Amino acid sequence: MKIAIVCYPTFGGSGVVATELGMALSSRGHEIHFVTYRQPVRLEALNKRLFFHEVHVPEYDLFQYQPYELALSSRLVDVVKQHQIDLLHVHYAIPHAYAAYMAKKMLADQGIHIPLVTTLHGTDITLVGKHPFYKTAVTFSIDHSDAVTAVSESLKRDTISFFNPKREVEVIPNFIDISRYENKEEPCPRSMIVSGEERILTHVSNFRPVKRIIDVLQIFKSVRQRVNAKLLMIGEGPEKSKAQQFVEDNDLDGHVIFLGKSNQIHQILCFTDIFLLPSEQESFGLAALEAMVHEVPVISTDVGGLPEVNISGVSGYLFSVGDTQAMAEKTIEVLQNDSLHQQLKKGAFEQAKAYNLPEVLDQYERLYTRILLNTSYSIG
Ligand code: GMT
Repeated sequence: MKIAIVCYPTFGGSGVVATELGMALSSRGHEIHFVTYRQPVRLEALNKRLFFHEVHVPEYDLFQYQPYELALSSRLVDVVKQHQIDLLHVHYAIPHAYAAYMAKKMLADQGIHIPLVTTLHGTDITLVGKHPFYKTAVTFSIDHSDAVTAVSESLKRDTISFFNPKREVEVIPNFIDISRYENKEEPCPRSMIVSGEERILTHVSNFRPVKRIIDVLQIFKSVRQRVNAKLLMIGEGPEKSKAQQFVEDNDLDGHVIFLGKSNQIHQILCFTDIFLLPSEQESFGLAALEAMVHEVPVISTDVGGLPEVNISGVSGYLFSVGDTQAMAEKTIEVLQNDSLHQQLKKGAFEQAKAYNLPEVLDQYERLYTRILLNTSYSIG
């Protein structure tokens, strides 16, 4: 199949999932065309089955806001025609599903009928999408996609309750390629970060308010009163300066390390002892799954899709939003009890296997085949 994938090219979860999906589909023989405003950060190398088409938005003084949707839909039309694309798969409803619907209509006008799959990731529904300013367009985009998927049962429920869509929402979860991590022999150089018995806690996110990164620091502050540890903060975002101020005000300098955005997440997770994800909302929690595949137990909140991914007492523990004291106490208990820590490490890896790439890829391939067969779509 020839598939055009639209996504955000950034470190955000939806962009990472879209890129990993495209790369995996190309290694199964499909031809994948990424259409976005920058080369996706996780896109390792382009090859004869993996293409990137940049969307340019020319600046014009008259516009207070540059019309990205317009440029994207025009680019999609060109790419579909030039490369005889069979199917459009967009990740994150806003504005991708809307722009792809316009491309589909423009193509239909030229006698080219192409199906559209929309994958919902989270904030496009739970935070931004349901805002009254966007809701009408998001509902329309969902209803007019040929198939709609959500990354968790929780997101499916939220989509139905906020939008009451006419289109069925199918769950195809996020995934991880277990084969990349099983029986890994690579060294994990803990000594680069800590010395001796010191423990490592890690948090990865886009540092937006929904991630509650001050809670991450509160948990760490309490943990450090009992356990010698460092906290690695990976990512960039609007709450970072507030977090840096908290570190300064609470004498945590030198114990909290802000590493910025990183393409080395897996190297860092390999020497992490506990992963902290105290989010206000999380439709799946890809960062937690990435930690679990490295045998890192997860201390998280119990919101959204997190209870589907992180199983309490197996791969980590779940708490109410804001209960930093309970999260800190559990972290201390795990770090001080080696047999519990080892048991959770094993449990985290076993639970990650439920989201293994090949099975999820099969689900996407079945979906693509079904919508291509169900509707007599054809080029030309
Ligand atoms: O977490 C974010 O704010 C980024 C956002 C995105 O779209 O990139 O993440 C959402 O999609 C991820 C991939 O499917 C999920 O793992 C995250 O849970 C989800 N974030 C939220 O629901 C807050």
